[in-house]
Amino acid sequence: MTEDAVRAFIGLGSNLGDRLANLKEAVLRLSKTDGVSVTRVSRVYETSPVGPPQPDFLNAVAEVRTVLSPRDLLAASLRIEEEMGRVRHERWGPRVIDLDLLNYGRMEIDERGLTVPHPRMHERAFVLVPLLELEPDPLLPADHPVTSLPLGPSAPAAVRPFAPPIEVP
Ligand code: A4P
Ligand code: MG
Repeated sequence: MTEDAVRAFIGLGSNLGDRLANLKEAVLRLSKTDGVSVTRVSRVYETSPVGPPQPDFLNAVAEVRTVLSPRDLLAASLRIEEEMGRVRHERWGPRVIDLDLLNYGRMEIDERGLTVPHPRMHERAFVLVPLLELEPDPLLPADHPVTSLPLGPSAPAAVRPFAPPIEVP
C-alpha cells in the first residue's frame, strides 16, 4: 500500500444466517480486495433492529487503508455483498451482509449513488458505538455536531457487546 493511501471506515451488519461468520467473511473479502488493506476492526455488537421488525443484527466497523477511489471502494463493497448472496428485498429489511461506506478520509461527497459521510450514520448508535472505538472524532454529515449523537441512556440497551474485535486477516 502506498504512502497516499486514504483511511476509510466501513460499517458491517448482518442479521441472517451465521451472523458472526458473515462479518468475518466480509472482513476477509475486504482484506483480499486489491488496493484495500484492513487495519483494524471494532468489537462486534448485537443491536436491536432500526426500521421494520426483524431479527437482531450484529454490527461492527472496519478501518481500511485504500488507494481505491470512493466510487471503487463502494463498488468493491457492493460486490462483496452480492458475492455473499445478499438479496435486496425491502429497504432496511433483513440481510446476510450490509457494507456501508461511513467515512473516506475527511472527504465530503454527494453524488448519485454515493454520499459520504454516510447520511444516516449520526442517527445510529449501531454505527457510532463501534466507530468511536476506532476513531474518537469521525466526520459526521454536515451540520451535525457531536452533541447531537444518540449515545444517551437508551443507547446501551440497543447496542450490546457480543464478541471481541474480529482479527485482522
Ligand atoms: N449508497 C450511497 N451512499 C452510500 C454509502 N456511503 N455507503 C447507495 C453505502 N451505500 C451507499 O444501499 C442502497 C444504495 O445506497 C447502494 O446501492 C449505494 O449506491 P443498500 O445497501 O442497497 O440499501 P439498504 O442498506 O437497504 O438501505 P440503506 O438506506 O442503505 O439502509 P442502511 O442505511 O444500510 O440501513 N438496524 C441495526 N440494528 N443494524 C443495522 O445494521 N441496517 C439497516 C440498513 C437497517 N436497520 C439496522 C441496520
Ligand atoms: Mg447499505
